[in-house]
Amino acid sequence: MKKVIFSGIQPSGNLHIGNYVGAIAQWVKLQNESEAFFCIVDLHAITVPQDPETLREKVLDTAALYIACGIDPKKAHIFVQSENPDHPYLAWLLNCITPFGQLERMTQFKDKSKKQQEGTNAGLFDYPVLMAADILLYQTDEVPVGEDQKQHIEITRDLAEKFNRDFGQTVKVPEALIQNETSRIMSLQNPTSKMSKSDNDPMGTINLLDGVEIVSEKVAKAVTDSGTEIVKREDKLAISNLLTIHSVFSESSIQEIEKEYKGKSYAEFKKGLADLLNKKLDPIREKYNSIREDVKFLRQILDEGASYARSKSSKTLREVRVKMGLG
Ligand code: ATP
Ligand code: LTN
Repeated sequence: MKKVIFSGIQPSGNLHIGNYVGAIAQWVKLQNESEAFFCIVDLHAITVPQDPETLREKVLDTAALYIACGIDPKKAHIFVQSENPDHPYLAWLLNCITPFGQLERMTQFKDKSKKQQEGTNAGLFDYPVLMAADILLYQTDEVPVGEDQKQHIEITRDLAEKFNRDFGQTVKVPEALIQNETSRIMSLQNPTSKMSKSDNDPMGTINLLDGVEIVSEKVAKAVTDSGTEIVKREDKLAISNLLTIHSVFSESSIQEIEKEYKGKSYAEFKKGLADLLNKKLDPIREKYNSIREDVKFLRQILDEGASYARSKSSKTLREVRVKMGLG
């Protein structure tokens, strides 16, 4: 039996190299050996305000980018979360066994609710329970994500274990799949904060669809550390972050890159990194441009994905309902 892999990204902005390195690059490898579900989690995206028309477009943008990055719809199931109503249904059932206190301790909730000036909403608080439902519906073995999602996978495991304890064995307890070195790409403007779609400073984030000149400018203007050495070290956060990015895109070890740039300047290293990124992102941009126009093709993939997803999730949902005495 193939392992089941499930992961998702919010269609809430432009996908960046952090999403690529932390999540999508792993997905591309895993799709060959597993039954893979890659979801576009629009129900999660609306936990912060979204413009409806833009959101609709972003869902298609995200689908096209998944494919442009190498997700093959013939191997993996790509679908939109809101097109499978089993997700919010199971989330409600799980809500009824989720300890309130555990949700209060979620760091993402604490960070994001602080940013919302007009008071936060119940959806943001409940975000991790919907994520647990996403994962548990498919009897998922592994969840490939970046480091920031670790706490959400832990609560998912806790809920799975609690459900099985209270109602009898029903759902699989999933494992997080987090790459040590590359699971946390930092902002180019502030190497102590994570590169993020919702960063207010656009210079901190390299989007997968940024043009050649923009990528070069963002890398050239990235903050650096004092000194001149190009080495990965705890007191050199900015250069270490750039070295990690280089290492992923060049598929070389950090040591090899340090050796290549020994005695060279920060400017030379940045030039090398910008060229490398542009070389690697070019085919992604090209493929994206060629498929994003073809809405019919994208819709067909998403329809097939949702229909297959429903065929799997409905089995788990039925079992959960029966165990809870519903229906
Ligand atoms: P936002 O900051 O607006 O919430 P995001 O940029 O963190 O969005 P998500 O949709 O929350 O993007 O994340 C999608 C996937 O990308 C997750 O697996 C997440 O762990 C991973 N990811 C996000 N940012 C990074 C990063 N800087 N480095 C590595 N992985 C990341
Ligand atoms: N919360 C995740 C997105 C997400 C997800 C999932 C990831 C929603 N449901 C299920 C893995 C599995 C994030 O990256 N912000």
